[in-house]
Amino acid sequence: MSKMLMLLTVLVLPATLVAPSGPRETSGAPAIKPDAGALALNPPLLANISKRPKTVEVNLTAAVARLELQPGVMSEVFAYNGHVPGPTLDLREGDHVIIHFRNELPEPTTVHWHGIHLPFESDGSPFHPIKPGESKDYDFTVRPGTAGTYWYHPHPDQRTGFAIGKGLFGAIVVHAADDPLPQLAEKLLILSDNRFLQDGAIDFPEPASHHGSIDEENGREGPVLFVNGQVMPTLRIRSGEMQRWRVVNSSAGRIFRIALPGQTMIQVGTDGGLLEKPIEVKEVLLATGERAELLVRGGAPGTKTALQNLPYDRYSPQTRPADWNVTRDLLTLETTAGPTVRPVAIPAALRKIIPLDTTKVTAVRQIVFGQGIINGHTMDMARVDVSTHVGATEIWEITNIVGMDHPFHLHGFQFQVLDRDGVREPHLAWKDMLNIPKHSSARIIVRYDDYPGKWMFHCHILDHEDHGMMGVLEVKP
Ligand SMILES: [Cu+2]
Repeated sequence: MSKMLMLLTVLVLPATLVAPSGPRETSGAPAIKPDAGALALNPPLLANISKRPKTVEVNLTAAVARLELQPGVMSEVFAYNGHVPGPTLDLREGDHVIIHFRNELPEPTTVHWHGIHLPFESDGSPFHPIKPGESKDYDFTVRPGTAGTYWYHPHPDQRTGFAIGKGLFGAIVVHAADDPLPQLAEKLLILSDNRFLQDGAIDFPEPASHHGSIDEENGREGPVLFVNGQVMPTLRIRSGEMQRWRVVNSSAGRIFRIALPGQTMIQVGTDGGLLEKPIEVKEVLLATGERAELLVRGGAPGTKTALQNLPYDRYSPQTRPADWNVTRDLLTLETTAGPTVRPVAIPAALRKIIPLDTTKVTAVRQIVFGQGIINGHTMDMARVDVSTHVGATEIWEITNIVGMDHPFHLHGFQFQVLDRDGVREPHLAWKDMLNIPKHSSARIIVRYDDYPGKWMFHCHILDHEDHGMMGVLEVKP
């Protein structure tokens, strides 16, 4: 495999087209000129208002807005700085990050920095709601070694699915000081779905209605699929070029299974950044909240292909949607007509990941997913479900005893997957999301390096989370 990958070829791009991958939201820092495909597709970047080195200071406001989400139709949305998706938080390892957040929504909210290792007070969990009209500064330092693709979204008590469905989600990209793939053009692909009424309003049925109960059971899905808030956008690539795609699943319930017909992709990263080695893949399954970094090649000059969402049966038979087995297109990948570009090699080794030491394990936890419950309970913020201390290393055995998938998410700490249904995980990776398919189990290993506090673990199907499929992990000093 590594020999073959050494021969993979990519385009050398001018440095100005590389790392920060979108237009700046406001003036301040010099604008980075993106190429045409990026200009059409990437969300803006949050403008850094700090003049101090290694400091990123941004203003972020959540407010009601009216936006054209579907072509030609206006919808009332909740938006970060007026955008759906919200502007991208563009960071480097070691950055001190200060987010001046203001809640102009008509309801309490929080901002959860999904996957980022940070102090409890800045996690944006339901323990720290921000009332309408109030502000909060989130403050954290990006740990070296955590370069990767993350995202931010609200996490208020019982309202996360509604708030994300209304439009509150955005990406976080953490760049490494020693990135092994610096020469590749980067594209951000934030996948989401939504459902609308005829007048353009986002469809949230009454909970007691038939549709409301289906949403509660399945997790709310919609027939309109978006990439970066756009329906079937076009992304341009040159023949012979290899692009680095950072893909985020920000949907409330939909598990994406993405593929490019006629070509394999090269997976180089997951939730917590790069893998040790590139892996050639035909498709990638992305649970809600999960991320992947993929290398994608341009085809013959002038050709088009579609990034597709393949069917994936995560459902219980009683509420499985009639159209679950339909393949859907997400975006058009258009290879431009110009000549095939000059190649460079992809390194066979991306980084070293040190496996967490199973001989240091201090506790083995059993986490059982029922339908809407964890270990027999719905969430109680006054209860601690798992109590531990800083420095402990634990194995969590997560078992799904019901007939639909439940994607597991742990706040605050990245983990490594040991095995799934007893089959050893083939590749080391840092993860904060793990889909637990129906009637299956997985074992993960986690070390609580620092940051005492109360951390959430939950199903990331947001309707399940909001109805209590969540627990509290207390990490004591
Ligand atoms: Cu669930």
